[in-house]
Amino acid sequence: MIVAIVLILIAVGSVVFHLVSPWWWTPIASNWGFIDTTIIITFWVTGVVFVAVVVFTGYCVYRYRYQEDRRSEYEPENSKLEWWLTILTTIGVVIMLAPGLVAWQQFITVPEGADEFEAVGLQWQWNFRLPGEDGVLGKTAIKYINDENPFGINPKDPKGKDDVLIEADDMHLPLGRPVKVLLRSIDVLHDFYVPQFRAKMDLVPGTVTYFWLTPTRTGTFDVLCAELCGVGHHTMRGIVVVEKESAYKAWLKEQSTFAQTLARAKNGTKKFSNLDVSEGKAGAVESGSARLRLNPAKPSREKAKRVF
Ligand SMILES: [Cu+2]
Repeated sequence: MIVAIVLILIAVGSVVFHLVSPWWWTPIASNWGFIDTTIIITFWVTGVVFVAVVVFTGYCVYRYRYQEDRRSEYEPENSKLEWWLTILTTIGVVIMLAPGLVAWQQFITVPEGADEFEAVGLQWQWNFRLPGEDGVLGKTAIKYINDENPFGINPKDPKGKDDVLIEADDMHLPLGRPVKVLLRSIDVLHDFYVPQFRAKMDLVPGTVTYFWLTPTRTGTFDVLCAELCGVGHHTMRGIVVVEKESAYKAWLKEQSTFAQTLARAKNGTKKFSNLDVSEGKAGAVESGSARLRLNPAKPSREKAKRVF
């Protein structure tokens, strides 16, 4: 009897906790409301099944409790019941999976004319690159990565010269414009995740992954790495600032192109500040043929104000 009551209380308590709980998603800041809808559908299906199974178990524990004069029946098969269970389970699984497939299709079908930027992950920071005035990102390869060229842009590719390299870990996006996010990793698996965008995608060494989104409200949002990528995983944070077109353009003007970065490096005035490639110094991390280390100066972290 006590077990039956505990089971019913677990079912009721779970529903009440869900309804009164103060924890819910942070308000959405992108066009991906459909992804929220698919998760809510999964909540409903799994919630109804959870309550039904737990309440039914409680009922059975009470209804078929031990009584001295009662004997159990032997019924190894019940094809009618099995049919019903199979059909209901199939319907439940289809309801949960089908919207996700539609959402995924939309997630990777980039609208024509979308802007694009690249996020490059390495242990344990984010770096960003934008196409310059030609609107095309220059080609890259691991072999080109060095002190002056931390993104590995092919120096012979004319399309790479005007690429805009963000010398901090904060990326800016104009409000209301669709943007394709290209993702590249220099060392291990990482995952680009901005909770308010409801969007995440793995960065896989050796390939370029992507998705797209349209920012729908201004604000400053954290970029997290959602893939356990080493001991410094928790420090792998970036910032994305969504702002009005005019503010975005003003920010863009302050950034340097690949050509300017190269020229500065040649004059010896300034190296790329955020991503520094050097020869085997203390605390260095091996990656391919190059040794990469974190530059402790990450100016944007304190500079940007977070708005949730
Ligand atoms: Cu990571």
